[in-house]
Parts: sequence; C-alpha cells; structure tokens
Amino acid sequence: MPDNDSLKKIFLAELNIAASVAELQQLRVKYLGKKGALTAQLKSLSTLPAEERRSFGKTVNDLKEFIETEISARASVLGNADLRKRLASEAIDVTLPGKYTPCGSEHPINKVLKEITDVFITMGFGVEEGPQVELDYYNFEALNMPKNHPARDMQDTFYITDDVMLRTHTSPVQIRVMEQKKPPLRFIAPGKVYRCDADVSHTPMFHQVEGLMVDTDISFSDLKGVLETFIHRIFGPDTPVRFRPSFFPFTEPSAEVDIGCVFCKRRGCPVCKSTGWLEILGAGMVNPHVFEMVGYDPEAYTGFAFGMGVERITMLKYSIDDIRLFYENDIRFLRQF
Ligand code: 2NL
Repeated sequence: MPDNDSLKKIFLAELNIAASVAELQQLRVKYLGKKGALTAQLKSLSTLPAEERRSFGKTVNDLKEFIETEISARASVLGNADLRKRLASEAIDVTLPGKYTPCGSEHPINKVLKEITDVFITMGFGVEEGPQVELDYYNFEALNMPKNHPARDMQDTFYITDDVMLRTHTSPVQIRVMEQKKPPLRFIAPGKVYRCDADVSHTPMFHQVEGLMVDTDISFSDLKGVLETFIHRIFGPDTPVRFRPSFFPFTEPSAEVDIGCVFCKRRGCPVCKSTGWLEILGAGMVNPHVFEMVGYDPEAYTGFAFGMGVERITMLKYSIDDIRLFYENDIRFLRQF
C-alpha cells in the first residue's frame, strides 16, 4: 500500500491531467469513494500500533480534506471552462439573415367583406349566415317571386333539382332568420352566391352582403341614413350619393343607390358611361307580401332591406377593371393588397 505522501503525489498528477468535470468525479470516487484509496488507508488504521494511530489518522484526514478541496477548486474552474466551451459552440449569430418564410396576404374580397361587415357592426347590426345550397322556397318563393315570375330569369340559376339550387343571392338567409326571430331585427347576411354568367364583370361565384332592419316604425329615412353612412365610411365622407327609383319583387318602393364616379369625379368617363354616377347598391322597403310569408303582421311592422356585390365594391375601391382577376390566383395581383 502506498504511503500518504506518494498518494498525494499521484493524486496531484492525476488532478493535473483531469480535463473535465466528469473526469474529476471519477477521481473523487477513486480516492474518496467506498473502495477508494483514502478509505483503504483509514481501514488500515486498526492494524497499527496504538501510539501510531493518532498521527497516522490525522495525516489521512488532512489528505482527505486536501483532496476534497483540490477537486472542488478544480471542478469550479473546469465547470466554467465547460460552460464557456458550450456557449461558444452553441452561439447564435443573430445578425445572420433569417430563413425565408413565404407569407400570404388576405384576399382583397375578404378584406373588403370585413370592412363592410365592420361598418354595419358599428351601427348595431348583427351578422347571420345560411346554406349556399338552397330550396326554391327560400331563394324565390318567399321573396315574392312565384314560379314563372320573370325576375327568376334574370338570376341565371344553377339548379340541382327542380326545388334545390345554388342560392342566387343571400336573401334566403333573411327569410330563414325572420322565420326564427320576432322583430325588432337588424342584421347583415354576407356570403357566396352563384349565377350562371361569366364575363369581365360577372363570375359564376361572387359575394354579396344583404342587410335587413325591421321594427314597428322603420322608414325610408332610416334606409337613407344607414346606407349614406355606410357609403361615406367605405368611400370617404365627401362621396356624393344618389337614390334612384327602381324595382325589385321583394321591396316596395325600391331604389338603386349611386355614388359619384370614383374615376372621373363626375366629369364623365367610359366607366360611368358619361353619367358621372356608378351604381353600387339595391335597396327598398320590405314588400308587405314578404312579411306575410314569414308570419309578420304587415300592418304592425315596416323594414328596409338592401343588397350589394362585394366584387363590384372592391373593383371601384381599388380601380380594378376585370372581375376575373380575383379568381385567377395570380400572385402578382394578390400581393398588392
Ligand atoms: C342588389 C339588390 C336587394 C334586397 C336585396 C331583400 C331581402 C329580403 C326582403 C327584401 Cl328578405 N329585400 N333584399 C332588397 C333590395 C335589393 O339587392 O342589387 N343586390 C346586388
């Protein structure tokens, strides 16, 4: 068995070459562990003559303490070095350019649809939705367009069966809501609608926002106030607005609403066909016959309704001259919004 002095020398030599905290841990076990060199020294104590035990015991204990202190000191140095090494090898250069992540943007139709919806929500309107595959009853019949009514032809309907079709407007949503709820009512019905038609200003699928307000004393002034406010929020407060008499089977009286041409500022241009005005909405007072169809007393209630095409409003707002651009998915077009 080596004496304490040689043990110390060997330990110091080994301590010197230990290169990591893990190797220090092995040293600790080797010298101070249950089967360690120092433990063996202490065990040999009992074989010594009594007079030698005290000084030998002290030497072993001093050495034990010395080894513990040395290992701890070295561990903290190596531990710092380990940390520095890891920090250096795992360092991130935050100034390097990032990986390119392609990012889409909101479709212009959804963007304008949201803007329109927000304006009406601000005025206290709710938002209602309904099925795109609709029954003849809700799409036509309940809106005062019985079978063989000429206005049905204007709608270029996609039929699925005699009684089932793709909705040609979102008015059926309003019929369904009126069947379910009593007045007062105030909501818009945004969504996709379908008509068999295709050219620069028509796609077979497009978006509509219709609106309805029903109470005991709703007048044409309410309709004018709400729609003028809406137009001024979407096109700016100085936009001229004009109400022109028109006809819809589901409203009486009916009006078409024009704004001063956004392209020529009413001086006259090809877009407004030299009239200085652009049509953007249809509206009117709900036809009493429609109220009867949903079980409302037409003597007790009045209301106004309106409808607009979202594509048309978006085209006017952004000076887009071909509706098909919305649905060609050309990224150069879509990126501009
Ligand atoms: C247009 C015209 C309009 C309505 C839609 C409506 C709905 C019910 C009752 C009465 Cl349930 N009216 N909707 C009224 C007038 C005009 O749309 O040019 N749309 C693009």
